Amino acid sequence: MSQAIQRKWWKEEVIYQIYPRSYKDSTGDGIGDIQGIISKLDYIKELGIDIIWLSPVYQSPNDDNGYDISDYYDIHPEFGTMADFDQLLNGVHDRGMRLIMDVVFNHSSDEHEWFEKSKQSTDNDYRDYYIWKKGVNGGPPNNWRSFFGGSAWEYDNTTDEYFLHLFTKKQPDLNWENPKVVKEVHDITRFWLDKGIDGFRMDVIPLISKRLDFADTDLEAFNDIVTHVYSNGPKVHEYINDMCEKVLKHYDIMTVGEGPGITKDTGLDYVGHDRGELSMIFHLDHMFLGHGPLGKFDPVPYGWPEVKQIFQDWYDAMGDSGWISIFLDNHDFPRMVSRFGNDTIYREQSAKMLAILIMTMRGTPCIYQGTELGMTNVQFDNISDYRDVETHNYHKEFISRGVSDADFLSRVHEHGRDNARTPIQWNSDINAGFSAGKPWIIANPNYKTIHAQECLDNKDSIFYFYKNLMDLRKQEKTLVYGEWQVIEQESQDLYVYRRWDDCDSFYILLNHSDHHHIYNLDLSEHNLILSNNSEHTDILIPWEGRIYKRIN
Ligand code: ISL
Repeated sequence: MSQAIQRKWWKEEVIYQIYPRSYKDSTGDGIGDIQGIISKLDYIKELGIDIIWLSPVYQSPNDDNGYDISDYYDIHPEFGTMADFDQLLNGVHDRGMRLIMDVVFNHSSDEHEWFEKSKQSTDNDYRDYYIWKKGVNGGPPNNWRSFFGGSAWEYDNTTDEYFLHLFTKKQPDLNWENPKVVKEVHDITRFWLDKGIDGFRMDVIPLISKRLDFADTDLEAFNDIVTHVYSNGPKVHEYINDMCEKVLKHYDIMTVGEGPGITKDTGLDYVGHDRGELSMIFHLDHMFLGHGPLGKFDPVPYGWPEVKQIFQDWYDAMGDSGWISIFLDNHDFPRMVSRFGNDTIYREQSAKMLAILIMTMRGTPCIYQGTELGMTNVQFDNISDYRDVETHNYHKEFISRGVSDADFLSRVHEHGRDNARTPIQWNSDINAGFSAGKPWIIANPNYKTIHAQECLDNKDSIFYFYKNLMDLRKQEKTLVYGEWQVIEQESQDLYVYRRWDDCDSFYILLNHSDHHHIYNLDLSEHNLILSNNSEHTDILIPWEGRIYKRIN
């Protein structure tokens, strides 16, 4: 075993993300809730999960489904009460699992009392909780664009000033330059940690420090603007360090920073073991593939070569000095079997192949709810069936640029966030068994055939394939800490790599195509220990994945 790399529980465990709104509704109001999650804890445990990441359940007007928080100390009534939350936390701990909370500290809701006070005058105690500026030449202070379309500044006529919102205008950015804001953030984190939670997923953490000259940007591509203008600001590490010193390091927890704009060149600044900042990050390089200059609804072609290059780059960048999470989807991106697999005739096969990939790379695997069932993207025919604010904002923007409705819908089908937000398909009953009432977003019509009950009744299902992989990763620490090296560089369709240390050696062979392939590699000293194909020949069938282990 390599001596250099640090061993940590959060490297060995697997994360499962719950987007509560879409998980399980216990009341019949059409919205998933905490009691619904509690009713599924045995299911999550059976899957083999160690850590649950809960997307926001705080008070919120839900402009961005909870990523706009109006009270960080309370639970939204549509999700339940604080007593429900405490019951959830106990239920998770009783089953030997952990719970991490999603915290959003770059911005709050405009309905947070801080903002409601802040906007009242230019000299109140809360004015500097947010970023207010005078307009320039009758327009906004600069040309920054919001992640969700349009200017990143909103005019407020009460004081004749603009406030900054990198996301929707109902998500004003907090001003971390103000020590009172920093203190509020520390108090909030302490409050939740003292309840006994096991860590945080920190939303858009590299965005918290602004470039205070607020200069116009001449960059064109939105992702470049994020990286060089919004992210990695001058004080970001000072702020994270301070939070770690004053709060986080006093608890045995993990932190994962969501990292738009964190690149392979800046990653270690956040997660280098010598830095004492975050445990790991979700870098988004592979998630942003296919996004053109205007973002996700301006798609450009991409493929596996780019995906593989990104894995290589990040492995090289981290070395033994830092750590990332490995994931292929979440609530902001399309379903992974639709995006990276084949969600029609090879749906099961490719979902399993992708599961092998996630579980055998170096990094903490993170599975998004429903991925264990092979849930797919959805294609609604009407824009009115979509719920995501990002989709609707860009719809208006693109229609005004002359893009047709049908064209825009096809872009939403490919990249829209609601692909991942349809209700979890529990069974083939009405509304996929998610709710007795009308769901807040329509269930994917394929729930009649793709659902948890079918998976649980079938030992060959994607669900049990994940479970087996997680068992394997628990037993074989080489798959966690071992070195990683790509063996097959040239093939368009194959991904072959090795994991090894002083004790063990594994080869992973993945066919990420609809084609059969012969692959010649001397594996005579290795045994095939796991595969998604029961026939083992020299030929890798479409979307086949295999794990070989050295005979010791
Ligand atoms: O999906 C994206 C936009 O097209 C991403 O760029 C996403 O906005 C970015 O990764 C930040 O996401 C996080 O913060 C947002 C929230 O809407 C997302 O759900 C959250 O994951 C604002 O809080």
